[in-house]
Parts: sequence; structure tokens; C-alpha cells
Amino acid sequence: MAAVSDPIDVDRVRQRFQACHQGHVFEYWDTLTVSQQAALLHQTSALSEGLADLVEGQRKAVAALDAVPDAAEISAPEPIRLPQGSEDERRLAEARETGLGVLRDGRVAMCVVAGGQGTRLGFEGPKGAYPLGPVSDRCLFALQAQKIRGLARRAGCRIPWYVMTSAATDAATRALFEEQGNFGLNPDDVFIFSQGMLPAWDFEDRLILSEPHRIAESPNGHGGAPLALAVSGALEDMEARGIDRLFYYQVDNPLIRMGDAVFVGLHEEIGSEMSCKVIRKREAADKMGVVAEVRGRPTVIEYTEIPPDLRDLRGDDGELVYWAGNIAIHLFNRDFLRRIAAESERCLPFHASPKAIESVDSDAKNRASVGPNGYKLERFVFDALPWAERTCLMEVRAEEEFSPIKNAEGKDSPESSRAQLVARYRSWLGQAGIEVPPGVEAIEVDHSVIDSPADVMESGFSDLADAGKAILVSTGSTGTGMDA
Ligand code: UD2
Repeated sequence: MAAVSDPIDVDRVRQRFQACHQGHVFEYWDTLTVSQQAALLHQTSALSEGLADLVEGQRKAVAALDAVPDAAEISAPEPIRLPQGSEDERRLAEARETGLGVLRDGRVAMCVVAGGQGTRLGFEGPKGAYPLGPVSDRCLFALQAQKIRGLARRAGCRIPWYVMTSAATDAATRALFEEQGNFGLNPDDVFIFSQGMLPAWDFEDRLILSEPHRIAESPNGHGGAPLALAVSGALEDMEARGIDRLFYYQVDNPLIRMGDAVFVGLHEEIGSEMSCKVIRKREAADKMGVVAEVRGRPTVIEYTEIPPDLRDLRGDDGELVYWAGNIAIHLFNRDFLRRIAAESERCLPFHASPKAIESVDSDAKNRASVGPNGYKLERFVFDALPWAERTCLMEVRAEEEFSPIKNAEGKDSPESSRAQLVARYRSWLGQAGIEVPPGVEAIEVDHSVIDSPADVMESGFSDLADAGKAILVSTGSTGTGMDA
């Protein structure tokens, strides 16, 4: 970094900011300590080169908030539907075989996006650290690591896990992985990398100072993933390992079917570059983006951005026309990610959302905003979908694959998610012919050894006579109780 005492550097950076009508970020310069000046110069230098594009990008994002999409250009998509009969079942069984082959060839890696701040959940720390296991209280990361271990064992190969953090979650996530011994995974197969940040803006297109020497910033959205995968060396690491498919998902969905072979197989058979799982929305107002065809390309329209008349539109059959909710489970080709990373500016536009942002007032005092006082910007990874030459949209059942924790209570909360997990495992035990004694409230499956009702049967797990209120389904020996 340039020395703060070098007036040319400060002046040059300051001039760039002035030219973009952002000179106010140096307002307190003369009152700052040397280290504060260094911090501000460091941040502004990093932003200065692309500042004009940033200003332009945020203006467009704000303008897009009022833009009404032309309904004539939008139509319903045609995902691969849930199987309706034996012909569909046969097709999916074939896809499963194809997918198993791709997995066994060691061509698939996992990627979780875990850089969000989880504000709605009200949990201190990264969401992945949330203790969700209905019996074990294992955290979300631990439950996912179990699934990766199970998948790698069944596929007979190593499966690396790329974990995206942000400045908000990176240190705590790394500390947790360290403390938990990478949740039983080989440390060489865990690759933690951090996404970028974007500055916040007031309603007059001006950068917000969160402190006299700091521009307010927030994580750049999961759309920062392609670029972060590229610059961190993760894509190179994949290439070196002979991996060309990336299974992408969000940290907050414990029902995730990681590395689903049917999905992997359909992606392969279709020659898709980016695939997307969808569920039938339960209610029009469900907080998930919908997949639609926009100008003939499959596109996700975020729930905050879809006009209510389109969102609520129903066909003659009474069903929602835009029923296909995006549950943020994707499969990417490595080469496609590289292309999107190189063209993020063009392919992944900023989205603006009004937020309460910490700022300083004209006396350089912190001002807590009651309501929104500006915009945070994000890129969305699903904006890559229309840029893929081929795509695969696959419908799955919400009760089997989607139960996110978003809120502290009520819908999409830890409580609702645990209840759904327990219902699912109860049904697995039932399908394996095991009767769950009355009074059992919590059931959890160790996914490193069991991943289906058939696995339950094979494991020899059966004797629940002495089960208390909780059952942990694990290997051959009967495991019951909280500490099993
Ligand atoms: C997201 C989708 C929504 C639907 C829903 C399903 C967006 C914009 N919307 O809504 O359409 O699919 O999920 O669950 O994604 N994250 C990062 N870095 C960031 C921001 C988010 O890694 O800068 C991660 C975050 O850790 C989480 C995921 O992305 O794993 C989703 O973030 P969210 O909870 O803010 O998104 P949400 O629920 O509004």
C-alpha cells in the first residue's frame, strides 16, 4: 500500500472520488489519525479504479427497482416435472445411473455459500454454526460434512468442499472448522475462501461513511461466488483434481440432498451448463425467487422484484402460473463458472435493497438509522442462468429437499426445520419397516453412514424398544438417546 504521507497518492485517489461526485468520503481526512488515514486510503485506493463503473452500476440497480418488466416478454418455464408415471420413473432412474457414474469418476465438488449475515435469524455468528441437529444439536456445517463423508464413501472418491465466507463470517468460520477438526473431513479437501464486498449508498447516490475513516460495506451477494472461486484459486484446484462440476447450495437448508445423483445425471444428459432445482411454491407470497422464461431464456425473478400481478397470476386450473420456486440448488460446469467470473460485470448486475445502514453525521458522530437510509448492493448467482447455453430445471418436492432456516421463529425457523427433518426421518424408519415407539419426539440420521430408507434397512438398525424421546440412527449397532 502507498504511504499515507505520499501526497500524490492521496491527491490522486481523492481526485478520482471527486470526479465521481464522491469527494465527501475525505471530509474528515484532516481530523483522522495516521492509521485511520491509512485505512481510508487503503479502502479508497481499492475502489478508485472501478469507481465510475460502481456509481453507474448502483444507479442502474436503483432505477431497476422502479422498472416494471414487460409481461409480454415473460412466460412460464417448463422444468422436468416430478415423475407422473413409469416412463418418467424410468428416465429418472437412468439419469441416476448417469449421475452415479459422474460422481464415481470424482468429477463433482461441493460448494456452500455461507457469507450472508443471517440478520433475520438473529443468530450471533455464521449461520453454518447454528446447532440444528434434532438429537445431536450438531451445527449446519457438521450435518453437511456428514453428507459429504457419506457421499465420498459411496462414490469411492474424494469430494472437496468449497466454503464461501465473507468478511462478516470468515474468521469465525475458519475458527469453527479448526476447532471441529474440519468436521471429520480431510483438511486437504476443505477449501475456505472469501467473497468480495460492495460499498453502501445513500438515496442521493453518495457513498455512505460508517465511520469518519471507513466507507460502509457489505458482502457482495452470492453472485460474488464465481469471481471469488476464480480469484481464490478454487477453480484451478478443481481443474487440478479433474473436477468439472460444482454442486452449489445455501448454508441454511438442512434438508439439502447433497450431490443428488439424479440431478447430476440430468445435467449431464442434457449437456447443461447450469442447472437449477425448483419446488412448487406453496403460496404466491413465499419468499423465494421464481423461475420464468424471460425473452425465451430461463431466468430467476427474485421475490422482492416480481410485480404482484405476475406473482399472483393463476391459470385456468387455479394453479400459480409462476409456480417454480428457486431453492438455490445449482449444478455448474467449471468452464461456465470461469466465463461468468470473467464477465460478472455484464452478466451479474447489481441489485439494490433499501436498508438501515450505520453512518456518521456531519459532526462525525455515529448515527443509528431508524428506517432505511440507503442501499446495499448485491449480485445474485442465479442471474447467470440466462447466460448458460443449456440449462436443466428439475422439480423436486419441498417436503423432501427444502426446509431453510431464515427466521428466529414461525415459518422457515429452526423449529419448523427440525420438525420437517424429524418427519422425514420418521418416514425413512417407517419405509424400512421400523415402528417408532410413541413418545419419540426427535429423530436424527447420521448421514455419514445412512442416506436413505434402504441404508436404514442395511444398517441393521432396528431395536427401538428402549428409545427414550430421541433416536439417533447410526451404524449397525442400535443407537438411541442423546449421546449416541
Ligand atoms: C434466497 C434467494 C431466494 C430463494 C431463497 C431460498 C437470494 C437473493 N434469494 O433468499 O430466491 O432461493 O434463498 O432459500 O438469494 N449469501 C452469501 N453471501 C452474500 C449473501 C448471501 O454467501 O453476500 C448466502 C447466505 O449465507 C445464504 C444464501 O446466500 O446461504 C442466501 O442468502 P439469504 O438468506 O440472504 O437469501 P434469501 O433467504 O433472502
